[in-house]
Amino acid sequence: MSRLIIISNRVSTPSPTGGAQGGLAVALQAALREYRGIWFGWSGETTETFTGHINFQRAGGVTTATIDLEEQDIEEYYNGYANRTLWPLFHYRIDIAEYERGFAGGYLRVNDRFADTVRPLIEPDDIVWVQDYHMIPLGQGLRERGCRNRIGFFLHIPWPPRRLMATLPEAADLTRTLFAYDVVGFQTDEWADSFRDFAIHELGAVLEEPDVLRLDDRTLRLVSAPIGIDATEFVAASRSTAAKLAFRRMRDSAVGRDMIVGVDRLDYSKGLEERFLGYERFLQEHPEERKEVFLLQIAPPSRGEVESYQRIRTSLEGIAGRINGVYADVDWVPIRYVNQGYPRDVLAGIYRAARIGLVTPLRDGMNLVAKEYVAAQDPEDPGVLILSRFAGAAAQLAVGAVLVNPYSAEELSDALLLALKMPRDQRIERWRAMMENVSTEDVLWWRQRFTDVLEAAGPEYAAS
Ligand code: ADQ
Repeated sequence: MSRLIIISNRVSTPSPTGGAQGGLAVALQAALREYRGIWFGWSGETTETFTGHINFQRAGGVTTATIDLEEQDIEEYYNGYANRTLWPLFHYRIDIAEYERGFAGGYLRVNDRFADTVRPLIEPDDIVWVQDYHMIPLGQGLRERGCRNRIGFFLHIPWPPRRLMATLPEAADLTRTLFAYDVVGFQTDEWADSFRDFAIHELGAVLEEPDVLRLDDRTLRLVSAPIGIDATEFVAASRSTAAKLAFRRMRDSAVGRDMIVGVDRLDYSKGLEERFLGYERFLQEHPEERKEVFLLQIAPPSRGEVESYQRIRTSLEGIAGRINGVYADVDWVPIRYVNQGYPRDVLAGIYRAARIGLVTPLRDGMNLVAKEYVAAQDPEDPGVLILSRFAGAAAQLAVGAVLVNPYSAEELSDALLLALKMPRDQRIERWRAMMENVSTEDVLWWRQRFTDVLEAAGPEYAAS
């Protein structure tokens, strides 16, 4: 079996309890466990002068290799191009995307640094899998350094529609670099379609087969591979002692009321403001339900150096404070708004205690919280998942979730009422359909689906 070299911006060392990690880190840990390979990326640390020194570690069956970056690298590449340019643009938010040549330059420089450092680690039979929007040009950097291996790329976030993508000054050059890969993967057909549309109409790529594009001498295969969770692990986590304790604690503190739960990184793409407003609408429209429910929103801050994240944080505190100010009583608070991360087993217990999982991003590549919520439920008495139709997960979970348009406070309000009144047999039926998907198309299925296509593809470079 070939070794798998995974390259991503951040590498998180495995920890059994987890913490406030992003979805990508959680998924990759599971994907690499019991697989021979290396996970390479930025350590999250800064250094005075970049040296390319690699720190190897082995923990929990996974070998990690990390490098430190300079302050300026982090400012331009990570806080800049990745988080202030590409993230908002790829989530359709051109109104807050910042286009700065300095960011773009820093992004290319850091990708070159990654290419220089990781190249000597790659052996001829390895397959290389680059992850996410921080690393789009890395494949080209590796090719320029003589790497003839099979190299794949997976985009964890949406690919924006062509007209939006075209607003990025480097859109054509950046997209062209993707043709250095053998395979590019997307979470859903929708994002793959947007990419294909851009490649054909803006770059002049030719569609050779429905999933194969040719640009000049390069052939690129596209694959839709929705990422999943480690369902077995999560079900086990939901039955752990820590989960049971968390479950008890939540049920006790609910004093018979139904809990609605939201768990998200504090990010404007997650639709938190709209969610609070939808919940407020529900409280307005259904006074009889007021003291029967409460919303627990867990939202650990992320990317605090970026101004748009500071703004959303302030705005959310304002909205939650206002709603609580208007509706709270001495024995009831409508929104419990918590800004910290929790270990995964505790989170599993909290999900299980919630009658409703409220997952309403305005745009999301996939959304693993939706799948975790499903996996944590009691099969005899499961809760209801309310899910944004604009999350990648909606393509798989429409079989059982209550789908909503997250921009519509009215739809959110209606969905909350529907979910609260849903009889048990209907909840069970919907949950079973979703659980079937969550447990079948799990994170190992995702890894396999992608690597199968990658192993079967090319490699054109190897042959030349
Ligand atoms: P994210 O935007 O980070 O991921 P998501 O898929 O929901 O979003 O994953 C979040 C992860 O962080 C989940 O595993 C969740 O349990 C964990 N988490 C969130 N809040 C937490 C808390 N308070 N305590 C502990 N853990 C917490 C990006 C894309 C997604 C895509 C993933 C994976 O934006 O669309 O699903 O990558 O591809």
